[in-house]
Amino acid sequence: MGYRVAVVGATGNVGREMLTTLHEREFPVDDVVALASTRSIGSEVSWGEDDTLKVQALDTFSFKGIDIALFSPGAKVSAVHAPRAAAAGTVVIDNTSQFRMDPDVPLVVPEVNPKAIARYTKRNIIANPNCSTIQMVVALKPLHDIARIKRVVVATYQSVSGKGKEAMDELFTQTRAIYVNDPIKPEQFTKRIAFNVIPHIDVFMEDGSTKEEWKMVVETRKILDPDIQVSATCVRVPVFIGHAEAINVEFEDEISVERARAALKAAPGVTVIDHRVDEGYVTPQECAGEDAVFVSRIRKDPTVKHGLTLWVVADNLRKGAALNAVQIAELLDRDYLEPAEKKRLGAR
Ligand code: 11C
Repeated sequence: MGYRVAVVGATGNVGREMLTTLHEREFPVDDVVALASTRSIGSEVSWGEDDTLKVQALDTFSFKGIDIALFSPGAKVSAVHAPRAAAAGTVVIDNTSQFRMDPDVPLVVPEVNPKAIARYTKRNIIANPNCSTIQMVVALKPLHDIARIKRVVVATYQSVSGKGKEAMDELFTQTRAIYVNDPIKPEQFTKRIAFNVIPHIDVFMEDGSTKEEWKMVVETRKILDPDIQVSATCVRVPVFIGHAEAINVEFEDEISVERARAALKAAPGVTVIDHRVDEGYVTPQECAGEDAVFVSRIRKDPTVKHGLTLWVVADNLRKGAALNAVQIAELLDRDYLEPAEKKRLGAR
């Protein structure tokens, strides 16, 4: 007995990963619908190892009878269709930036603020945070609990898959072009991404930061604690999957490396790999396809009274997007929703 679930943006990097994750984690699904823009109608996406789903048009789809919809179609599309689905009675879990800062929309990372989900009834929408925020707050939460974080300075090393399939193709094509001496014309990125790093993700804001950096600031405060100061520099690197972050954390209270390591080891969703020898840390290449947020290079930051420095890596398509969304659906199932059929039988 399961739910009727829709995945919106099903042909994109995250949409496909959402379908894979729902299937892998055996989310109780009776019926699953793959939706995308009209240009994808009729194409097929995988559902488990053996099945495929025919993609249907989002524009004309009626959400009536759909219990849960996982959205990852781009903010402008979510702005139109998420409220339409919510009005039809569907609980929307939206992976775009469209609703994240709406006070009536909970912004949820299940390991960090699971109780916030209860407010979803205000708009029938739950927002999934930005990938770079998710992995950071999963690592910060157990440390905040024991020594209260005052300030975070983070530099990200973000893979091209965060920008979509075309961006992954651009990294591949440019890398090849350099070897065979073909001309290079950046299209997805503002500068050449192959053999380069670009300190620019999303649009520029008035204060000189980028929107990706702004998201890390405001989302961290909304999810973890409104008093935490965050300074972020977000950088695109020529890696296909997996975001890395170098994080300096300043605390109110004393915290030793040993206590931090023990708290991180005990924290849900975190894997500590920190051996202080060659290969004793995790890189994006090793985290692709994994669920955990990996923490390595835990050490004192001696430039402040109570400080630590960390290296945090996660699969941006999985924990940074699809897995977090499916974990929210699992919380809904555990604490808030019942499949229509179960409700019907229970009412007898
Ligand atoms: C990137 N973090 O790596 C972005 C992708 O607000 O959901 C996700 C953008 C968002 O380009």
